Amino acid sequence: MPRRYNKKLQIKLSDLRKLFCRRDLVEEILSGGKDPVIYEVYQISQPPSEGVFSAATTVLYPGKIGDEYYFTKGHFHLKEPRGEVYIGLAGRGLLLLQDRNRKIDKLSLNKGEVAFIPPNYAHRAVNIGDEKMVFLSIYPSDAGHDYEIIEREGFSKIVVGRKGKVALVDNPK
Ligand code: PAN
Ligand code: ZN
Repeated sequence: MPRRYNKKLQIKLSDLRKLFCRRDLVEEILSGGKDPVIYEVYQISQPPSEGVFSAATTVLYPGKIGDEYYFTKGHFHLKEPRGEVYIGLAGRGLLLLQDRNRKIDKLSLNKGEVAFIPPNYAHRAVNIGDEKMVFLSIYPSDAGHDYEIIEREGFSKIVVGRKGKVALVDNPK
């Protein structure tokens, strides 16, 4: 784990209850007394200031709810234009990018790969492997995070594993 973070976040299934497609399965797991950790974020946050970067290492655990792979919440940046870079450090993953018209693109984000997130794109990482997916993100310290739109509308596509294959399919919600 990174040693020099100044803030650690732990995101559990209950924090994502509105985001997974199979809400019935989420509620079943939670009502059985389980609330697994889906991901952890180790932030090296800097005070918001133009031209200054913050960074964060995210550890996204492997797993699925139904056939939907574990993912990060996903967000737009509040301030425009603010892009970001994700660098894969471990595991196998995808990065979903969604524009303001809900058009989706996907990039692979495996160990050793670098993905650029243009300004004005919502972004979500998805672990499609059997092991932890770890990535480093570097973003302007004044970018800000807007989770509201994604919490309300979700991404237009979801990433599922069916019959051993990874597929991007329309979000049934
Ligand atoms: C990342 C993300 C991190 C967790 O540092 O904040 O991977 O994902 P959510 O913020 O969507 O829960 C980033 O994109 N920062 O801007
Ligand atoms: Zn971001």
